Amino acid sequence: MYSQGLIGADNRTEETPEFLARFQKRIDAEEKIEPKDEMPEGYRRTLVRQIGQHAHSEIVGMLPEGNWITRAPSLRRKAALLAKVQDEGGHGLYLYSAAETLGVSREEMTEELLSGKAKYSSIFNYPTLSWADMGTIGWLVDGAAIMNQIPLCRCSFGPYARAMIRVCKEESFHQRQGYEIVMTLAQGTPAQKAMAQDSLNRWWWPSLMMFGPHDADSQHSDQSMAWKIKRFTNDELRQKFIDATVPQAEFLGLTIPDPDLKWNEEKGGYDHGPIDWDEFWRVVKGHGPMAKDRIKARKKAWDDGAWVREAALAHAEKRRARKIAAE
Ligand code: FAQ
Repeated sequence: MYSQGLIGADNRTEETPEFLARFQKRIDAEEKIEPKDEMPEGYRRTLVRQIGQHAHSEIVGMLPEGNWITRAPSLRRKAALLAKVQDEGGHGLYLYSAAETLGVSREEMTEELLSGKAKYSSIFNYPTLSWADMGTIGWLVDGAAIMNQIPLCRCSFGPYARAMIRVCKEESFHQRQGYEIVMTLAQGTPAQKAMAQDSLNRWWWPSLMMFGPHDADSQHSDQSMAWKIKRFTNDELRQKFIDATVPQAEFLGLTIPDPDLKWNEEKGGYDHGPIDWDEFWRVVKGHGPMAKDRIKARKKAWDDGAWVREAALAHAEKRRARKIAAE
C-alpha cells in the first residue's frame, strides 16, 4: 500500500549500516529531512502513522465542538467557536498534505480511519454534555495539544515541523478562548460555576491520557526520540501540562479532581494520582463512549463528499485534455 518511489532521491531501499549511520548523522546534526531525501523505511512509516493519526484527530476533533455551534449562548461565542472548529479542519488538511509527501494517499488514510486500523486521539471519544465543555476543551484539550505540539515544530521531518508552527499559533488562540469561557462561568452564578466544575471533573483524566501511555509502555518513544520526531517522552509532556494547568485551575477557583495531587518540592512539579490505563486502552481500542458515532459521522461525510471529489477530478481531467489539445 505504500509507494516505494519516495524512499530516497536515489531510490535506494537497502538499509545498510552505512546508510543508517549517514541518516542518523543528519538527524544528530539537526538537519531537516525532506520528502525526497533518502530515509529508512521505519522512519517513513513512523511519520505516516503519527502524522496520519494526528490528521484524523484534528478532523474527528471537530465533531465534539461542532455539536455546540448552534447552541452557543451568544453571537460572539458562536463566531469564535465556528472559527475554532474551522481551524481544526484546516489543521487536518495541512497534516494530510504533510503525510501525502511520504507517498500515502488521502484515500488510503481515510480508509484506515473508517476501518478502525488507524487511530485518532482518545480524547475525542468522550461526549460534550454542556456548554462548559466548550470552555474546558479549549482550556485542557487544546492546552494539552499545544504542550505536545510545540516540540513537534522542531521535528526532524521538514513538512511536519513547518505545519506545526501555524497549528500551534492557532491552538494558542483556541486555548485562550476556552479558558475565557471557563473563567466567565467560574465567576458567574453558583449554577454556572458548578457547570464548569462538572466539566473539569469529566475532562481532566482523559486530557492526561492524551499524552499516551506511561513511558515504560510506550512502544514507539525510544526510536521516535532517537530520530528526533519526538523531543520529549509522553510522561515528560504530561508532567509539564499538569504543572502549567494546576495554577490555572487555582486561579479559576476550581478543583482538579485528583485527591492525590500535591506539589513535590524536590522534583519541582506536582505528583498526581493513578491514571486509569484500563479506560485508556479500552478507548484507544475503539470502545470509547462516542467511538461509533464519531466513525459513523466521518463515514457519512466521506460518502456525502464523493460527488465533489469525482467532479473535481473530472474537471481537472478536462482542463488537462484542453491544455494538451491547445499545445
Ligand atoms: N489516543 O508508543 P506510543 C488535538 C497509541 S490533536 C489514541 O506512546 P507514539 C487538536 C499510539 O498511536 C490530538 N491512541 O505512541 C485539537 C500507539 O498505537 P499504534 C492528537 C494513542 O506515537 C484540539 C500506541 O498507543 N495529537 O487535540 C494515544 O510514540 C481540540 C502506543 O503509544 C497528536 O496526534 C491517544 N491519546 O506517541 C483538535 C500529536 N496515545 O500507532 C480538535 C502527534 C498513544 O502503534 C479540538 N502525536 N496512542 O497503533 C504524538 O505526539 C504521538 O503520536 C503520541 C503517542 C504522543 C500521541
